[in-house]
Amino acid sequence: MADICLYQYPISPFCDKVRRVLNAKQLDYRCENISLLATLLGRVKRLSPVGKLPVLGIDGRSIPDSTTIIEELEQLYPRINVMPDDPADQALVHFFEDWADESLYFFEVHLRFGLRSNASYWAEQATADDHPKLAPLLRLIVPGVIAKTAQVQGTGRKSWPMIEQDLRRHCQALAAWLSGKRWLVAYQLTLADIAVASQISAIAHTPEGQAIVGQFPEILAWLARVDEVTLIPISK
Ligand SMILES: N[C@@H](CCC(=O)N[C@@H](CS)C(=O)NCC(=O)O)C(=O)O
Repeated sequence: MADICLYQYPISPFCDKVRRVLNAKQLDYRCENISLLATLLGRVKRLSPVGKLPVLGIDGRSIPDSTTIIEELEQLYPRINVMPDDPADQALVHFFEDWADESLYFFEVHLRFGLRSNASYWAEQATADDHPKLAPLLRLIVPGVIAKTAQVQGTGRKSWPMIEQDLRRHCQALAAWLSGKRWLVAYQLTLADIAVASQISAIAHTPEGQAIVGQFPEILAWLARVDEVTLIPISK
């Protein structure tokens, strides 16, 4: 069995996505949480050329980016697969994953760090691995750093009512797609379920996100199904 180490920010939905795949595949792994101070001192840049987490260390190699990591895990450990066999289903998984990573992600960013009522709690979570004496200082820079990313992407320039309307539309579409289905693609749990669930779950961990997601029983029932097979590590 390979030595697998997930370098992560525990609250990152992309790190959650990789953990869920490792759990679904019943692989033994360990996690190394990277503190904000370590990131500022260049630790993530040394692990990944793009300076983002997750990075997966596997037998001495470092693989950055959740999509690439999961592709590699699928090749190395195909016994429990998260990609369907049919090429058209694979294409659908790709579309769902990209929607989750490139669109839904920015809703959770806005809900956690863009809304003043939630920002200090989540800044605290983002510095949970920092020294308790330094964390209160580091916390101060978190909302600013994240706001810059959201500004560039575009959600940071929208008002809360606009974002709320966009998110409701996404949830309506997801609920309509899920109607009468157990899984998003084909008849099995796939990376589509895992990628979307990681983002929806982060969204629903804020009061405002929960108020929207909670209006869609199809989404709640599906999320519970995905959680059941992806949240329990075999190693702990
Ligand atoms: N496409 C990347 C996105 C990863 C990502 O955006 N990670 C965030 C944490 S949630 C990060 O490390 N951000 C640091 C930065 O943008 O400098 C993936 O799928 O792994």
